[in-house]
Amino acid sequence: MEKYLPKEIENKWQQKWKNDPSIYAADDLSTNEKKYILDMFPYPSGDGLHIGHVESYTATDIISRYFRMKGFNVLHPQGWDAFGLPAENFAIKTGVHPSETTKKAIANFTKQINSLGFSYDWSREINTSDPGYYKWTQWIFLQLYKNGFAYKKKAKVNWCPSCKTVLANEQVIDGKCERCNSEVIQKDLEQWFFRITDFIENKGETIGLLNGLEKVDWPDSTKAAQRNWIGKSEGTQFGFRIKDSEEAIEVYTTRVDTAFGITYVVVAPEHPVISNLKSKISNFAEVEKYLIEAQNKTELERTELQKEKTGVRLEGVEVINPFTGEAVPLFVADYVLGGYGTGAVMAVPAHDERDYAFAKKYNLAIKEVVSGGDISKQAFTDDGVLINSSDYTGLDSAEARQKMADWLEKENVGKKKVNYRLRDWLVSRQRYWGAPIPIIYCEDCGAVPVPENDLPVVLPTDVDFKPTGESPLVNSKTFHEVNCPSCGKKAKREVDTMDTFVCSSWYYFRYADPKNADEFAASEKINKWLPVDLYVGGAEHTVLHLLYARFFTKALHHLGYLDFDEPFSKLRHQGIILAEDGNKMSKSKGNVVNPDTVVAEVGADVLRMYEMFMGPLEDMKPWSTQGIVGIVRFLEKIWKLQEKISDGQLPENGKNKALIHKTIKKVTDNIESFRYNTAISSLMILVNAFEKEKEIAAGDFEALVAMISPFAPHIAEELWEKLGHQTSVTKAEWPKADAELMKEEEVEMVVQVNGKVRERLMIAPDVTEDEAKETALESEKVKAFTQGKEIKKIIFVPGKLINIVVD
Ligand code: ANZ
Ligand code: ZN
Repeated sequence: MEKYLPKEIENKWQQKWKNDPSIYAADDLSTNEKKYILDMFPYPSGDGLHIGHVESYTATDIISRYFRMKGFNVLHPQGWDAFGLPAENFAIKTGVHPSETTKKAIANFTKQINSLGFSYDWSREINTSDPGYYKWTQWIFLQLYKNGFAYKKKAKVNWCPSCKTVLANEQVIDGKCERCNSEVIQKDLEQWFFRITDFIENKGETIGLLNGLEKVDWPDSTKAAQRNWIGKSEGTQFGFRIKDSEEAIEVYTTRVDTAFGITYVVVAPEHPVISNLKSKISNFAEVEKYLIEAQNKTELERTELQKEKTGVRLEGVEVINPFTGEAVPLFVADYVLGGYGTGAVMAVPAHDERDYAFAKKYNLAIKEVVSGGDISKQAFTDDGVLINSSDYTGLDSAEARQKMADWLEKENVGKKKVNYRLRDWLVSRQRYWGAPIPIIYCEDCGAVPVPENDLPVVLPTDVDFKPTGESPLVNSKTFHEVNCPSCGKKAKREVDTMDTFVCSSWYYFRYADPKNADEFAASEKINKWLPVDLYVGGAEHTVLHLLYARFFTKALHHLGYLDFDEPFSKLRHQGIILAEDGNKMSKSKGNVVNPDTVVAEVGADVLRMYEMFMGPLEDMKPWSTQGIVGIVRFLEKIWKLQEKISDGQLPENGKNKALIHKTIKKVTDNIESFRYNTAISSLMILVNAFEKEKEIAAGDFEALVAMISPFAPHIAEELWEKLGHQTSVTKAEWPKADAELMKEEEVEMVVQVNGKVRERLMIAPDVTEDEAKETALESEKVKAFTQGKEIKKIIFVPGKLINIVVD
């Protein structure tokens, strides 16, 4: 028999699949039940596909192939998240246009993906940098704008000095730029925002970003991360009247129960009350100096618990605690943020850590009002029973919060209030390689949307890439020769481009109708294919992409374009694959495993199967060369089994029937529940059993080949063909497990005691002597002759007889 030669087999089948693209095509017209299986589309970087892509793409490929064999109409597309900074940065260095770089990278990715045998419907390929695509990114921007969900405002925004662009809050990780790790600073700039905060709670018929999490099958950790990012906080807002003035300062607190412990109030440096009170503040020069210092700090520097708290008292100003009527000092301190709550807090050093640190430093009173801690040592921040709190003394914290908020409401000085950490999404970028924002500025008419007929606003090519802090589009001549769509006067285009996360917030709709020139996708097609049944990608997208995509879905649902309001019914993350040394793979460490090398050495089927066998998909796991060798052997064993295929004379209920059906059941269940590693283990057990046989029934071998085909499609196709099939194994039916056949066949065992037949028992044909002895001795009939006697000897004829010899 010829050897297993993966290279040849894989080339042959990849060619065949390419020549017959219909084989993996999703059918818009079929009435079969649909499954939409989606990968997070890659950014086509110059580095090419990495081993982590292979992991998640194999996982979705397996389930796509499995569902096709089960008769589902499967949509499994792939495309390119093609805009973005790396191509632009490369252009800055080399002068090569980002479109060139991107084109090359896509060609390379495509080649790599095809070399792995993934069953994508390439007729639906999309590319976010293609004007035919970003026309619709711009169109969606306009719908959001026209409906008040996109707006421009001057605000303090995150600015990366190295990328020379603004960043969304989600792109600032621990105070640093998500891309380049530079310290992010704050700048006052006029920028475009999307009103994502409008969709936190339900909006009309549209389920909100918080409640929607209840109805999707996502990892709990991802749901928790989204909830956390949204940061819903239920508290109380109320006013402190400024002494000798009509003005009041509103504070927001989640601990109104501690109000009798307030010993001062703090406003953020950004708070407008500071300049309003200028004439009253006797140390205004000192205050002003502090405000300037605070301006240059990052939000992280300001709020970190460990960082020393700083602040300045506003001398000459006092505010009145409405609960006690007591006047307390007012401070400005940068640990209070201008952008959260009301930008002012009531300070309770006894029960808040930051206030405690601040009070210690500035020698302010610490007044205990909740019992249970030792405030001479540290703040007691838990709930407890109130003390020193007038009528509220003796209540527990929760009850006190309720009663005290009611009182504020009755007195008309405050109310219960919900706050969120989530801010509107800043979407404009001062960069080149992105979708232009379709707005025109006219001296007379202001910001005018580009008429939909004029879309796309094509990205000009006559630009200088050097980042200057202004969008490179500023320097394009062709881009600006534009008239106001509304009055016809000479006008200027918006020069900022959109955050690439805008492009990736809706791409999964486009796959439903990728070539549509009149709509972002026809509604009957979107509503046929979506929501996505299974979405697989890295856990690093738990907030950014996944939150933005949900927002887009909700906004478009609200505007009547979609029937559904959650885009991804089920979500799973692949775990990180570490290098063989247990470290993260990194170029600098030189421990990166390149999929191309592995495919060249052992073939795509081995790489696919190995990555699925490494462990549970979502686990972090190290690469192992030894593990690869095991899978090579496994596929070689399967290949060799061909020699044992009988000419069909084997009895219908051959020896392995029960094992085969049990395996079918296990593999089926495991694929559906995403436990590919255990599915492969079951297949290995079956293969080992087959190996021990002289002959295997052709039907039994077929079942095996069908089951391995989602994991190792090339070898499966080859074996399937050798079994005499004219059509692809893709078109084969998934084997069905027969519950009857799963039962082990039983045979009769004669039980003798001292040579006389005393019992006949049904047992599995392959029971061991010990098992047979145990079963026999448990029988009442046998016991009657063996009880109290010593067993001298046992004679065992497997599958037939056991003779127990006693005194
Ligand atoms: C008084 C108090 C007493 C507080 C106490 C806590 C414990 P979350 O849950 O995140 O909403 N806070 C309010 N606005 C702030 C701002 N702009 N910058 C910094 N801190 C601010 O947190 C709400 C709590 O964070 C509020 O409750 C307030 O401190 C603080 F024993 O008010 B608390
Ligand atoms: Zn105009």
